[in-house]
Amino acid sequence: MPIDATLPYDDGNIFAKILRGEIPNKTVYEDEFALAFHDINPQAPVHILVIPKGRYVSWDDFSAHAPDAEIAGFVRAIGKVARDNDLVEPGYRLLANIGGHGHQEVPHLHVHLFGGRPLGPMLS
Ligand code: DGP
Repeated sequence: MPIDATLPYDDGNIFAKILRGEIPNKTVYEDEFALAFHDINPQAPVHILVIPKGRYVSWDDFSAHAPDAEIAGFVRAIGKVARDNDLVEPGYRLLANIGGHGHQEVPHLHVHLFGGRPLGPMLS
């Protein structure tokens, strides 16, 4: 079910548990600001989720409240994951779902990174 992105951060969400090491994940990258791991239900040959380490519900929460260093670190981490996985050429897609109409299901900001095949004009 999509979440209400205006609700306060819930420390019981699944990505908070992954960040605390309570649930296993297939990590592809980690630094001070971000963790990147394979999506459990991949929609493309490469489907990686990149999440900030801070407690942010959504892109809205993050963009409004995160310190500049965390925003810069997160954005740079996403770019590095794409480069490390040789996706810059032929290309890839970034997607962040926000709130109900965005069909966000996990209430911790995550950016989907899709690649490994031509993706068409837009994912549904
Ligand atoms: P979204 O609709 O943007 O909130 O997508 C949430 C994504 O999170 C979805 O593609 C499946 C993925 N996901 C949910 N639970 C887990 C999990 O426990 N582990 C991993 N690796 N991915 C998960």
